[in-house]
Amino acid sequence: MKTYHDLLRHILATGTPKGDRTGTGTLSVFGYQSRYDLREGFPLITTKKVHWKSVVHELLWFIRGDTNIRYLVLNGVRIWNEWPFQHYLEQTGQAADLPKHGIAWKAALKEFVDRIAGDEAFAQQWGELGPVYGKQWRDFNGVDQLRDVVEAIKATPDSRRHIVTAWNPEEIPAMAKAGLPPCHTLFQFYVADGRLSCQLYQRSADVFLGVPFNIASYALLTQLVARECALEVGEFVHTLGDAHLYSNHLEQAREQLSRTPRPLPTVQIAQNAPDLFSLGYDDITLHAYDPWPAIRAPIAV
Ligand code: DHF
Ligand code: TMP
Repeated sequence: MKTYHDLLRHILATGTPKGDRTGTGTLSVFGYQSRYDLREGFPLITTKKVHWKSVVHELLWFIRGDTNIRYLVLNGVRIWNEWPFQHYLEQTGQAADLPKHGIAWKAALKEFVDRIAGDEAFAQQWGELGPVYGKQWRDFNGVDQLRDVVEAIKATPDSRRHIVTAWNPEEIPAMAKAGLPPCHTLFQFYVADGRLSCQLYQRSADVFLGVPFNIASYALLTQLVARECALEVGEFVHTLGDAHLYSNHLEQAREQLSRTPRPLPTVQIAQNAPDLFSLGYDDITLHAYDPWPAIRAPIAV
């Protein structure tokens, strides 16, 4: 995908070295915008393999209003495990003995994840990320923002107020405890010519690992909401705040840039699928995704 490659090139060429919370170090720029025309195909990155199953399950998990990693773990999705695990280590006094990403840490992470899957009470206590995305989308101080925005798009498509925000200042400390304050912070829908577009403001963007997921997730959300509102898809506009490449992702980014993008896949939603709030994994199918091989990179916790 050319637009994503432009972002990688822009950070490599103009990024400033900057420290960060995780102690990893980054190359960073502030403020950047990409646009993906959803009519041209589904913007799932083709120059490395992106784990599509995780994208779909994570989005369905947000839509359900769920904030416990157990649903993800039971569906083979690993992307949120490290944060509740690290919180568990800290709360149980084991963090100092288990340096992040060491052999013992990895073994303990596997044990933790197995226990989340097998032991419901343990999952209730330790699998909770706090009042993150799902909670805020469906119950922001009692407001079901997602249901409301869908109804508003149907009733007054021209409105300039189709907004959902995950940034609930009162609950940020609770989100930071076991999870993270929302990275994809606020999104707005827009209807013109019978097409639904979506713009996301993302305050912080791990461009190599997180951003390919974020683009796919919001492109899929746009398609699902468009179907719900009997609209065609328009554009996904991705606006970034602190857009960074971690210092241990630079080689991987250069490797990815050496690869030529392939034709985009498409996503189909089953004809007989239920409404947005009852959709299941099998209602969503990815077609003709032919990516280059995966490129591994360590995630900053
Ligand atoms: N922290 C950081 N530092 N960066 C993130 O992107 C991030 N994203 C979070 C939570 N915390 C984060 C949630 N989303 C991966 C992708 C997205 C994601 C979390 C993790 C990831 O590790 N992707 C790998 C492996 C995917 C897999 O197959 O499980 C990749 O190669 O894409
Ligand atoms: P921060 O809270 O210190 O900004 O750290 C969050 C990191 O996670 C940062 O590198 C951005 C990254 N991230 C994404 O890029 N996309 C996501 O969806 C999430 C949850 C995190």
